[in-house]
Amino acid sequence: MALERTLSIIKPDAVAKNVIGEIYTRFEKGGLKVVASKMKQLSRKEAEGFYAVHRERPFFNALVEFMISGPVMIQVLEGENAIARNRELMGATNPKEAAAGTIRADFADSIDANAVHGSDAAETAAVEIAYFFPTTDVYAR
Ligand code: RTP
Ligand code: MG
Repeated sequence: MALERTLSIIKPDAVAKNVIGEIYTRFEKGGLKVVASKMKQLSRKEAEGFYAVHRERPFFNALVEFMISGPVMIQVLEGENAIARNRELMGATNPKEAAAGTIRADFADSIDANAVHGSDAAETAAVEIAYFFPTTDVYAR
């Protein structure tokens, strides 16, 4: 077991549905601690930079449009195997395939409006955390 940090984003659809608190409860009951947090309206440039790995994919423009359609809630989660644990709590990318009781099964509407983002590996987690938070804004607790 390893103590890890991962970047999580509550996407515009879930912020608009007023379920930030319910999603934070999933993290907390799932063994993850919020160690940094902010609400932010992403600019197009910030969203494009964040999802740069997907830039050649057919869904890239729709993904960026969606991510700037309203404010998002961005947090760093810490815990044992936090990266995999968070993705377990999130469920599959397509909510139709997400296991019962996962965040996407309960709060996502479609593969585009799918409620949450979570880093997928240690390297991407480090890059994504640094993209949004200076180290002084992440709190060991
Ligand atoms: P995320 O990065 O948002 O946590 O989601 P993920 O790892 O589960 O999925 P990823 O493959 O990284 O894709 C990023 C986001 O792009 C949208 N997507 N649309 N239409 C499609 O086939 C498709 N595939 C991916 C999703 O909103 C996904 O969360
Ligand atoms: Mg991803």
